[in-house]
Amino acid sequence: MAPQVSDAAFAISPLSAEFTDRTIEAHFNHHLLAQTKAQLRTALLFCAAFYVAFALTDVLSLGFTADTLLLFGSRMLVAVVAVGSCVSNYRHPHSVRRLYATASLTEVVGMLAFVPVTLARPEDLPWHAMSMGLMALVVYVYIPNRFVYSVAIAAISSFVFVLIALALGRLPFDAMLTMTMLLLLANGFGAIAARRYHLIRREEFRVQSVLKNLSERDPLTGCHNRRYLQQELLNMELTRARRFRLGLSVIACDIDFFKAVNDTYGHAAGDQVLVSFAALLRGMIRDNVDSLIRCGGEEFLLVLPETDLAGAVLLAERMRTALAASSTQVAPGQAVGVTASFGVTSVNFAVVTQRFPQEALLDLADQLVYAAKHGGRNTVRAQEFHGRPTKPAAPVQQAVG
Ligand code: GH3
Ligand code: MG
Ligand code: MG
Repeated sequence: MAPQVSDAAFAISPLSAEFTDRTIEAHFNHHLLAQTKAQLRTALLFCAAFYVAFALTDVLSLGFTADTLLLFGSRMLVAVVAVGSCVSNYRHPHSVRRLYATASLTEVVGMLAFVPVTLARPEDLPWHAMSMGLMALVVYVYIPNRFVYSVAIAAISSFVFVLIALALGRLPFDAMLTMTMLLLLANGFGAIAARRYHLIRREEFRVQSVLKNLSERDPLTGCHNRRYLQQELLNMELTRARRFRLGLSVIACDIDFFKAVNDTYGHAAGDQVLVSFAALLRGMIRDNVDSLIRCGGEEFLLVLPETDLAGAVLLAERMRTALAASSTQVAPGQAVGVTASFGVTSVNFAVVTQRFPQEALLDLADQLVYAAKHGGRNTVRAQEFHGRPTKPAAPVQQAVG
């Protein structure tokens, strides 16, 4: 489910280039996980191939010596870690932590491989510096990782490389300075490019979330809308309930004589009544478990996972009495009180095994609201759903205020 949109929720930390809200950041990471893992796989395999291919330069520089073998071992280690990382991510496709841990590990081992290469071939120091600069760029922009990890790994590796070059004392001062400045340049531009990339991806996610929310929510009450109910929510909840053989209830409700509210107090006052009705319902359901949908006009629906008919009837009854006892201030000194009719139905997947269209459940809830209207309004009507289209029977519970 897309997170509720608010500007504060989508604030991005300028330092970490991540959403400051950890839930949104986690949502973002999971949303892109499959794509990011595919990018990581390509990047790591490419790097592994290049590290091993560069063993040729060791042979050309050192011939077939013990050092060549040692360098080949360290290059192979990078390749093994890279391939191992790909396998590990393949086995745990849903783990964001593993993605970043394996990316970081391969980067660190890749950077560490520069130590033996530089020590064994000190005369090629300028070339190693060039490779180090390129690898820093690879770490920043090519291997997907958290921005802060990329900065730490590339910057510390470059710094250590400069220290090794200083300790070797092979380069004159001007060459050392040029090399250090080139590495600084690679790190600076790399960090800027990486930060930009992280920000752009998050901005895209923010825009997508805003659009998804707009298409799934009712602007007046902030409730989910019928499209979300029919295209996502109900199917998802029914599938889950069926798989785990749980109960699922829905409560349909419709404000009584709402047209008269509009006619008497005006459309704006009617809107206020709708907003406070939605707020009252929302305040009585479980956060992040139950869902409230505005199906249209003054008709709402509640989806209650893991709730049996008795529990749902109890809740509907509490909602009915709370609404009847409350009123909405629509103008100074002018309060409007309304009542609503409720239709409650429940399916128990421990008993119901046959497949049925989700509309069958909604139809029964609608018919029960209709029956409640005919029964005098301000009433709850309830009936168990047995998995096939049903006509409302005599009410299980009826309460008239
Ligand atoms: P019943 O008890 O049978 O449900 O009667 P009712 O008057 O509530 O039902 P009816 O279907 O006749 O009228 C619903 C009214 O809801 C008509 C429509 O103008 C009004 N309505 C629908 N959407 C909105 C809205 O977004 N804001 C406002 N203020 N009114 C709305
Ligand atoms: Mg109505
Ligand atoms: Mg209606």
